[in-house]
Amino acid sequence: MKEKIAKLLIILHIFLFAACKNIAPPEPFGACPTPQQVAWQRMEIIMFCHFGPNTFSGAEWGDGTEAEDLFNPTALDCRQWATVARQAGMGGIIVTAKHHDGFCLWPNPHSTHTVAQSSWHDGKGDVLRELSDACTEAGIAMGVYVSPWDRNAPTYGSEAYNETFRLTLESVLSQYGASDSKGRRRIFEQWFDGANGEGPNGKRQTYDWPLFNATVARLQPDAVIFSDVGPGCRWVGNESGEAGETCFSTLNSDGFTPGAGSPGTVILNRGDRDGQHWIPAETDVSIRPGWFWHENERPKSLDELLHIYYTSVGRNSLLLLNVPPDRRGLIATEDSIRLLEFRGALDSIFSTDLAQKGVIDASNTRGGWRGKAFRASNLLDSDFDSYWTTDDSVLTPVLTLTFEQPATFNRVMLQEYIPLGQRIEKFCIAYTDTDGRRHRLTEGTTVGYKRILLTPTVTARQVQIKIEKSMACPVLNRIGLFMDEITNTKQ
Ligand code: FUL
Repeated sequence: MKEKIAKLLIILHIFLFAACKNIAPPEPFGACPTPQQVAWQRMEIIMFCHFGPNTFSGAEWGDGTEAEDLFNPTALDCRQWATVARQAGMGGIIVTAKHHDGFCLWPNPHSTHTVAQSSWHDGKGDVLRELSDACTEAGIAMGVYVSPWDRNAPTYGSEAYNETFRLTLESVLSQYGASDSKGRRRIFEQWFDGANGEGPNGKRQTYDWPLFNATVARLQPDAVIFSDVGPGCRWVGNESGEAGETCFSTLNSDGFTPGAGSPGTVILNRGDRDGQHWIPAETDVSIRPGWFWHENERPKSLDELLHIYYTSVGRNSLLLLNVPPDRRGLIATEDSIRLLEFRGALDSIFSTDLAQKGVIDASNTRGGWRGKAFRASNLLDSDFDSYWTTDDSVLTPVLTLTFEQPATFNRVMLQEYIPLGQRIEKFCIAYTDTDGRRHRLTEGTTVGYKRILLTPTVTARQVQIKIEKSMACPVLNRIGLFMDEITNTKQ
């Protein structure tokens, strides 16, 4: 009898031990983001400000011969830029510290074509200083566009220019940015333009990209470096606000360089399924036709902005929306009103997640009944780090949302937990109507950080999401259903 009890106790112990033992999370898959890239992606929308001599001349590309005095904003107020950005829900501002004309918005000691040579504030003005303080106060991040192409620098087209450009970068990256809690100036994104034309001497430059990237990494180790091919994030391949319907955050960038040496717009738009590096797409587009402010141009409509949101953030990319300050040095009222309308519309569309009114069930959950940490209900909370996933061998699971009261929606949102990589490459969604009939609703390829599907308006008792192809066990942290009654964008 005693022996039997002892045996039972041992079995019970083994059982309890197995039950209590934590089920291991999935291994990261493929190239994965750095914490800085994750934080960057989670900003979702950031502001671009093209500002410089072109604002005053009406050009889009200055040729570098513009008189410094041309730059003369009458009422510059970077606090207004930062306030508008913050109120519009943008996480940061990237300013054109130097565009192709070479004019520097700060007193750059390595150039003779800067605010210091202008009569604006008697040559003592400094846009980057003002913006750094404004971003700090507003609690948003600051990034810089520093054009490698320089139509003013006399050394452009020779090896000496690479050194001038390195020093120029040092000048920006060691002094400016939003202050962190320790008072250090932080640049969250370094923007390198791919345009590479002639300098004042009619020569083209062979850029020393490793030197430029190393300079950024040394002075601003947390900055995400943008160029056509990264290394931090990549150009989306167009300026119309459209990421690929298939959009991988991974890219095979080895051997490629920004500009003419990039892999081509089709690949940049889509990424590479087996990409060796995590280089997510950034969608840069202007609220107005031009990048710089022009008197006769007007901002895009709310509907156009919402459409851009769906084709950028909704397709696994970050939206970098250009809002050019005018000749006063202010964001025009019509642009700021439009941005607030845009934010208001997004807030209202995405404030009610109908999925949260349902009960969710998964055909497989990692670790079965012991895998509580990975349960399907994690998909319905807004905690970024809680996710649902499956056993390693299960690549085509089905998620089912069931509603007691039918849900009416026309947007489906899916989010992969990107710290563990991008995995899903095909899925389909079906629903059951109030009469119990099942219909195919939509399908898609990649998900990534965020995928929003535009569907006809349907009323469903049940919604099924089937992962049809995944490179490793899928890891999703959010499923949402929303009703957009604002935009005219259909599907
Ligand atoms: C392009 C530039 O040539 C445009 O002037 C603008 O700055 C845009 C964002 O990038 O390559």
